[in-house]
Amino acid sequence: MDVIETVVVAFWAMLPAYVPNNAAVLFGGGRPIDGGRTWGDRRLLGDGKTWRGTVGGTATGLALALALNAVQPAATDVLAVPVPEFPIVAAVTLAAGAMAGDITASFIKRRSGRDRGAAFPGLDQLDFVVGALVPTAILAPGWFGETFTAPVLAVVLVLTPLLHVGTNVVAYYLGLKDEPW
Ligand code: CTP
Ligand code: K
Ligand code: MG
Repeated sequence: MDVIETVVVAFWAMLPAYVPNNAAVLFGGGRPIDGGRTWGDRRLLGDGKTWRGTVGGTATGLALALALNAVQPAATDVLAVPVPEFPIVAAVTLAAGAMAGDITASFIKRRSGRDRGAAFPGLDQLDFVVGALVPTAILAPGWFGETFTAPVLAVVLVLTPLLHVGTNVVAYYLGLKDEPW
């Protein structure tokens, strides 16, 4: 695969993990997951992690994976790149894992004294990547190995922070997000 093909495969394979965080912003609101509970003098997770956002974000990622599967043969033809089909297990681990990674990051942020919305460079851009890929590698190892080759993984690690920063700046200027990160 050349560089363009590798980028297309990386982007396609990560879409079900990219979309949940952005969808959660649209669904967010209502009861926080931690129910307002604190650990020491800080919230366990904070008001930025809600049931609605988490369920809505995961469902959106899952629906996207199924939609991508429906157009996968056509996309492979049109793009002339063999984009992957998502096994249902991988669709779930990518979407739910991305949300779990983001929630884990909020836990770490609160423990390290950062209030809701505070930036944590590095963690903010990669929490959902690690959250999505680790359970996928464990629960769908065959598919993971075929899809996330070393070059594809390298592209994911470079492309993701760029896309994350870009989409959050756009969401901020659209008034959807309170901070541009
Ligand atoms: N959101 C949600 N549930 C999630 C993730 C996000 O409801 N599991 C919504 C919340 O409205 C949140 C917004 O999406 O405020 C933006 O997400 P994010 O930047 O991850 O949350 P923050 O509010 O910045 O909180 P934190 O500092 O804990 O990341
Ligand atoms: K976040
Ligand atoms: Mg934030």
